[in-house]
Amino acid sequence: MDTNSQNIQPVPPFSEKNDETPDMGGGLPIIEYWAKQTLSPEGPKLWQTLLHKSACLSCSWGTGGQKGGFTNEDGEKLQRCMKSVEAISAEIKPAISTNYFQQHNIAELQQLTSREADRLGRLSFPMILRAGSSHYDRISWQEVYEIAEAAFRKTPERVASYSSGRSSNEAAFLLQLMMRAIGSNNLADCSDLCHAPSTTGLNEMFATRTSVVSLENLKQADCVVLAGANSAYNHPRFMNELIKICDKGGKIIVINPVMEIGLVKFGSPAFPVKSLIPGSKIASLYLQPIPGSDTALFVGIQKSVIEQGLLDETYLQAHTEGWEAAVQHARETDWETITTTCGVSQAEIEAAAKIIGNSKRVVFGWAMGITQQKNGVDNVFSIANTALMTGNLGKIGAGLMPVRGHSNVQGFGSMGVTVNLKKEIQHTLEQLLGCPLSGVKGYETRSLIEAADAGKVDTLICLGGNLYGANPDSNQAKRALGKIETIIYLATKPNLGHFSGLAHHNTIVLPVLNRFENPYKTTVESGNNFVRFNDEGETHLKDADLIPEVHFLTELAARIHGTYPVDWRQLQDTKYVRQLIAKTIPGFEKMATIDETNEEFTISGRIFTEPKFPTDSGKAKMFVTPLPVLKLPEIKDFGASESVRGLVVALMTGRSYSQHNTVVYKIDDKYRGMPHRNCILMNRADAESAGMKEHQRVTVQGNVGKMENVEVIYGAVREGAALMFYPEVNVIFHPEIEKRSGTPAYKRVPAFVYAEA
Ligand SMILES: Nc1nc2c(c(=O)[nH]1)N[C@H]1C(S)=C(S)[C@@H](COP(=O)(O)OP(=O)(O)OC[C@H]3O[C@@H](n4cnc5c(=O)[nH]c(N)nc54)[C@H](O)[C@@H]3O)O[C@H]1N2
Ligand SMILES: Nc1nc2c(c(=O)[nH]1)N[C@H]1C(S)=C(S)[C@@H](COP(=O)(O)OP(=O)(O)OC[C@H]3O[C@@H](n4cnc5c(=O)[nH]c(N)nc54)[C@H](O)[C@@H]3O)O[C@H]1N2
Ligand code: SF4
Ligand SMILES: [Mo]
Repeated sequence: MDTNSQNIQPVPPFSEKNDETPDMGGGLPIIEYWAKQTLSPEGPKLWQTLLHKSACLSCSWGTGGQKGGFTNEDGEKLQRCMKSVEAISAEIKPAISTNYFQQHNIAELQQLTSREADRLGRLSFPMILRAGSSHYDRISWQEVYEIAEAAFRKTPERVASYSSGRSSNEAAFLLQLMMRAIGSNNLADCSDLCHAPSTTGLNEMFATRTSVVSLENLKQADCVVLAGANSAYNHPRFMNELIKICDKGGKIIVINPVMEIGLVKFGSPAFPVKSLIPGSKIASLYLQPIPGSDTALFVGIQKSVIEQGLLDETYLQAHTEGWEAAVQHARETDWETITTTCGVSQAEIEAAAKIIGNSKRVVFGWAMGITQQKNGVDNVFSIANTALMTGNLGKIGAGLMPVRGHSNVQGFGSMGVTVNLKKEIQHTLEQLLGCPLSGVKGYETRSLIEAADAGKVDTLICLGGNLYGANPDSNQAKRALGKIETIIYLATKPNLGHFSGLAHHNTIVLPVLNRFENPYKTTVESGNNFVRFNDEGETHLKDADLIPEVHFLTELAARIHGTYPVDWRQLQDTKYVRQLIAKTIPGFEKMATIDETNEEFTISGRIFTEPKFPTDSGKAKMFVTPLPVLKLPEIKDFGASESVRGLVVALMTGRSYSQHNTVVYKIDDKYRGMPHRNCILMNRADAESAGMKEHQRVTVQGNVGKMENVEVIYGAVREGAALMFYPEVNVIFHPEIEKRSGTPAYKRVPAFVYAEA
């Protein structure tokens, strides 16, 4: 790996590959998977769905839409990745047979793994598990509405929703309107567990909440800094952009404690000759910091930018506030503190600063390694400060790009599914409702679990997702959900939450149509602020009793609210929802005519091509970012006896190659050489220092539980750190929380790894 500027090698390079790992990401296995899926009996349906005019179900990169299933928002073709196929394949499975749930009691269902639950097939009729009953029973829609309506008539503060970003903007808008109309602000969302620190950080600095870079702008960058994001797995089409930037001589700096093979070299099917088989080099410089230390690393980069005379003081003076303190902080923090906190050498940091400071247009992208930290908002501030100090914000080809999660998670936030509602939206909603919104602060996801655990929640509606599986401390999540009287899950597929996240009284599971099956058009928003328009479609489940999400929400709302403040049943024609959105949500004006124009659009006010910000002063606000103090507990803090030999690591928990969040598609992770789910990726020197060998079975203990029989796999992870997969690992820890955003520190979980003597 060369930096093209100095001969700086990662010191030490934590790059050991185990025998099972390929030497690049992507490549032929992708094509093999495509071939296998598309030639299977479900192949024709798969192709039909790939070609359907709707946005990809999987990630927020936003491929698909009106220009056809393979087109990105810049109109470029061949943009569907294997992850998309994986997601569609799961949705076009046959229905679960009607007697399956008669034959299997809840205790048996609770034994299923995530993959087994998903493989049961599609949910196809409404069902209920009543207190005292051992089985899910089919239930009529009439009874569903009666139970749901009664459950929603509880004290508003005791009614809550949770959502996950697969559903449409229309469903999201209706969900929050229904909740606000009963007087509840309890709109927890999966983004609370995900990019909430990005939203909070960007809002405080720039009065915006999303990426400020469009896809078109990204293409103009000559340097991309990618921190805490494994895009080769989770946003594969982003890799095409990185390849193109490299081909033009641009530089990619990767910041990640794990040397992810796909970020070193990636074979992309979009470039069959030059990339797919030989692979394209991605990282020009790969920095491997200690988990949770990115703020220190970025302050180090700032310090070096200053020392190398690359600080853009003219820019700071003209366009920012509070810059003096931020610059002073970087200048005065000594190198020793920086390098011991982040574990990256001064020479490597200087090399990164040199590349960033000498590039003309730098985009800073990041994901969960940055946000799922106790100091996630500071991490975001420190990245943004670096961008501002080098004048890389508010111009074409530069800026800040949180790489979002679910395919419409950003749309949920825009639609007002959040506990931190924008003032403008609050105002328009109050006009619509004809009264002030409740002043009681709503529960975001973690506070929802804590409130439920304290017996403060009676009713919960979940629009998609897996609240049980996504939360840390699985036993607490189970207990907390068990104190809620009624839980209503709307879902396409069964997941562990439907079997272990059970209510005290009634748990209802309602089968819904997915994005490409709805009988009406819908919209979603990509992570690059582009609104996609999805055509109506059909389901392959011919005799099933499925419901469109919008239909259920409007019918329930009509029963609760009558025609206040809108004629809910009329909104079953989603065109009217879009008109309401256009009137209520700033930036969505074009939504009013999208049914006539079919024109997908970039949300106005989001992309910054000039250094003018929507803050009161028009300037960006900079904040000082204290370096984290990262201390792991000692072995004795885990209550272990002297005779136990092991070590304490900073455990990062995240995704394998073949899973989508809590849903596991395949058990192995071939690019990291992890053969199954019950593995821990460790640094060889760490393992050997504790007397462990590769493939040995160990116990991994967190602060509330442990996993046994975990296989040690050596990998390219820095010393002191290790990696395991969620949702399984969620059973071992109760997390630290990022206080300003409520996000759990999933990427720095103190864990004791040991082998029984
Ligand atoms: N195929 C697929 N696509 C997905 C998803 C999926 O599950 N499957 N999930 C979607 C969702 S909801 C999301 S949020 C995104 C998630 O996308 P990502 O954020 O890319 O996914 P993660 O696996 O959570 O972790 C990202 C990386 O953070 C690194 N990391 C851990 N700790 C640190 C740290 O302290 N500092 C730094 N710099 N890096 C660190 C890890 O090594 C890992 O490579 O993907 C979305 N897209
Ligand atoms: N330890 C650890 N925990 C984590 C994370 C981590 O990195 N580490 N990441 C966190 C992050 S970033 C996120 S976003 C959360 C994810 O948390 P969630 O979003 O709650 O979980 P998912 O697994 O994405 O939800 C999958 C389910 O959604 C349902 N579904 C799919 N499509 C549709 C649809 O169109 N409509 C409806 N109604 N339902 C649908 C299906 O039933 C499917 O089983 O997990 C978080 N938890
Ligand atoms: S990059 Fe994301 S949006 Fe694009 S095809 Fe792949 S999974 Fe779908
Ligand atoms: Mo996420």
